[in-house]
Amino acid sequence: MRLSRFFLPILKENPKEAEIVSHRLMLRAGMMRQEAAGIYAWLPLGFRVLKKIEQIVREEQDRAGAIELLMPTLQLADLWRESGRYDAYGPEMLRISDRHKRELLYGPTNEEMITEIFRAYVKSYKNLPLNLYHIQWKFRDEQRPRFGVMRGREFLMKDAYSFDLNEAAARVSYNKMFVAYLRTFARMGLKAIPMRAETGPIGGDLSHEFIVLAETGESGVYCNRDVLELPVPGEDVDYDGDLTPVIKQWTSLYAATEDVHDAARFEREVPEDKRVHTRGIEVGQIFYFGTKYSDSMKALVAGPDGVEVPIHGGSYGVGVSRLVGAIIEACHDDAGIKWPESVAPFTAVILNLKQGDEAVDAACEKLYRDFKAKGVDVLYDDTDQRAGAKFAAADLIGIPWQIMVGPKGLSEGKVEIKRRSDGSRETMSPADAVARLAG
Ligand code: 5CA
Repeated sequence: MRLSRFFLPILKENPKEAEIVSHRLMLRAGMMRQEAAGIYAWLPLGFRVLKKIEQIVREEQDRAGAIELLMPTLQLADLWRESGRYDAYGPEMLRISDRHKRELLYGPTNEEMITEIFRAYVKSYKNLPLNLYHIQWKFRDEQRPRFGVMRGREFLMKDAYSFDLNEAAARVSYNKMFVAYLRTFARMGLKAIPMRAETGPIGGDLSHEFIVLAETGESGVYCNRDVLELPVPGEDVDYDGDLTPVIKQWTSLYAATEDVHDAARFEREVPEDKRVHTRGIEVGQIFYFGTKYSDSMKALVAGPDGVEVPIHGGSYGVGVSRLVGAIIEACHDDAGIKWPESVAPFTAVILNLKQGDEAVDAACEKLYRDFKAKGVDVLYDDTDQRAGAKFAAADLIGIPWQIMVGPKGLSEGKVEIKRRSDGSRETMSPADAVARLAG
């Protein structure tokens, strides 16, 4: 992509309305634009990151055996009357009526709809276990939308729903999602710690929130420092095998949100020098709620003995759009964003330090072609800005590798590569630069 033809509306000034660094940087880097309180348009740079995050979430859901579908954003109110949540959900639910005065709502979550789909088709335990997920926009009319995409009203969520014959089987499904979440967040360069949590309006009695530690987070948390060092399973993890050793390892060290925090237990179990009390960002939450929806909505399957029983369910959410902000909170410096490569909008940016100089232009064009030929996702800053402005923009938007091409280096056949994450620099030939990033 040539920057001269891209749409990257970078802001020079710090937007006053942004209270936290990720919100500020997303606005300054031209990633998104607020259209109404808590409602955002995703501009091209932000949209690229959102898609990368979504794809990692998808790959790890698929790996764990969940199956993707897509449900609509609008749902019938009557469906929610069946579970009793239409009235219970309160003012956070955006209620709409159509031209026939039929009552609808913009879905804040999909337990009811997926249960309706399930019960229409699945009648036997032989079709279990089943885990269905989608990645779809949600709406919650939050009292206080703030911090940009972190607490929006419209936001993108991955939500998965598991169906099992009994509690033991449902716990196996829960454990698969638990492990899939460990992998998902680790692939994005995040340390997300599973913590015991309140179940809130989703219901049930078993839940974990996945929390990225950050001072600006909205959740207060308590944990044992050692939990920060636990290993995350590799991609060869066997989802059909016994996952309980992994779960045990991750749940035996104390880690809880403040809503369920048990001070006496914390002090008993965690040595003083290991006690962490801080804040964090909730990037995902998983729930086991048993027969809460299958009872009220009559989602029954015949067991091996032919007797019909309500299925045991769980639901599993990832805040896909919130993750964009959470990753920036975890990966930035004073100059801007430092994207982990796995979610970066581009892998590399070529900075033409003397636009209009024949030799420099030619070298940049060749590099640009060679990177593209090797499949490297590259942005080429071919604008008329002076070098200093190009450096600043590249640091701000956080592309992992900057390739600086100027007359001085070129006279010796060299370009300079800067790694955004640690600022380290190396000089090499353009061919070596291509080989380095294509590897
Ligand atoms: N049905 C369940 C699981 S599928 C559910 O709705 N869970 S949730 O309420 O915990 O939401 C799942 C994830 O969505 C949260 O962990 C959080 O990362 C994200 N999320 C929730 N509310 C917002 C919001 N207002 N803005 C951005 N992300 C949000």
